[in-house]
Amino acid sequence: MSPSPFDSWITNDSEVSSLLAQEWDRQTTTLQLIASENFASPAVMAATGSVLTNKYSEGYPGRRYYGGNQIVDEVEDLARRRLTALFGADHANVQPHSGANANVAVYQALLDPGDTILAMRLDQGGHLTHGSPASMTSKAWHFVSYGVTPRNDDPENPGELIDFDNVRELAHAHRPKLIVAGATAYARRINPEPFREIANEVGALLMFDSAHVAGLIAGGSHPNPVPFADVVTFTTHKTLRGPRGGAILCREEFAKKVDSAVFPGMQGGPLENAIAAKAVAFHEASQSSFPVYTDQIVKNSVAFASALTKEGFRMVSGGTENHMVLVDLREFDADLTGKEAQEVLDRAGITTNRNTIPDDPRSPFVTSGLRLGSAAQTTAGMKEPEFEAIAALIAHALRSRANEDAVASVREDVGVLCHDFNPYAGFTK
Ligand code: DSN
Repeated sequence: MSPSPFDSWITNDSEVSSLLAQEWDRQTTTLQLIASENFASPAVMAATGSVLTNKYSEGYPGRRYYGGNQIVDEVEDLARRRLTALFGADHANVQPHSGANANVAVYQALLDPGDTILAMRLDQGGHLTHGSPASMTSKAWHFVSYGVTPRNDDPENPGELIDFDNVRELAHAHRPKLIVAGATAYARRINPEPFREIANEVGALLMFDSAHVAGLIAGGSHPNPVPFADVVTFTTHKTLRGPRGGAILCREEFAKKVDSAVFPGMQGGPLENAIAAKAVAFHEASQSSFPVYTDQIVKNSVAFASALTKEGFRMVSGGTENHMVLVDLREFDADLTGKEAQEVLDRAGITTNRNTIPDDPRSPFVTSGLRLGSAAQTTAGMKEPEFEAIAALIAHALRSRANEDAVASVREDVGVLCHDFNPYAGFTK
């Protein structure tokens, strides 16, 4: 096992040190293809593990409930300034601990309990906080759900795209106070303009949940929803490549309500270490290298989808325009579930997650789909040829899943690829 540069901080705790070293080894010797993950920079990780973890700072810059926050105020102000500049927004709140917290805070800020929200259904590509029956959001607010158009076998018009006729019809029928755009399992570009038009037709507010694509937006590879949406929420650790956490952008008129909904509405003390790391990530995303990175994420994803299609997999919606591909496994092998595929690929050193596909006949725990993402391995330096090679390795492992030697041989090839593309190369103790 190669040494982790991080465990030197905690060598007096051999159990945790050993677990961190094992996870370092896992992340750098297997392929990370989970669409919501990435490799944060050493600077982001250093800020996350900094002295700011010691500080209580309930409140906001200039209005804290504890002393000693002069420097913390500068940190949080810097993060807010960098974020508003990056997306061209009026106001930023960088305190949400997660994307789910950011979404719930916005609902609290803009709505009364029981108000109607129109959002994408989880099994059509939406998020738990878009009103899934399993989420508290569905108990506090009344959700109406839109989905995607039916699958179409015409390759020129494959379907499984956001059904804007359905969005419009539901908006006019239910007059929601808020419309939510954005998804967690949707491989196409989401254009904010039609959502804005529909929101205007029915007098609704518009929230764009850009958790997955925030980095692609920051890099200019996807359209910026800020000019169209009243509020934009996102996570900072996916394509944006920062620390785990959330953030909210909004028009000035909603700033006070959003801030009060985050604190004291639903969170106590902010994680200022995470906020410093967010500031680092926002700075990194403003560099001229970042658009090059996000364009490469999309190019890699497109090459990946095309190579997987050649191997006999069906891409939901026929392909991809972002960092993810959503694979329908049934055409590759009718007996192969998402659960089994994820487990076989784990043994082959390829980390993925099973995912429901639109109108999935299997349960969310089993699924017929696999969601794959290109952001992390693009950070590690991989380009189209490597993603084509990964598609072949995935197909080989799944085809030969009954043969442990074949799976082990894929694991060896994966090890070579990971050795050649280590995201933390040169960063050792
Ligand atoms: N769990 C995240 C994802 O994987 O998309 C969403 O919260």
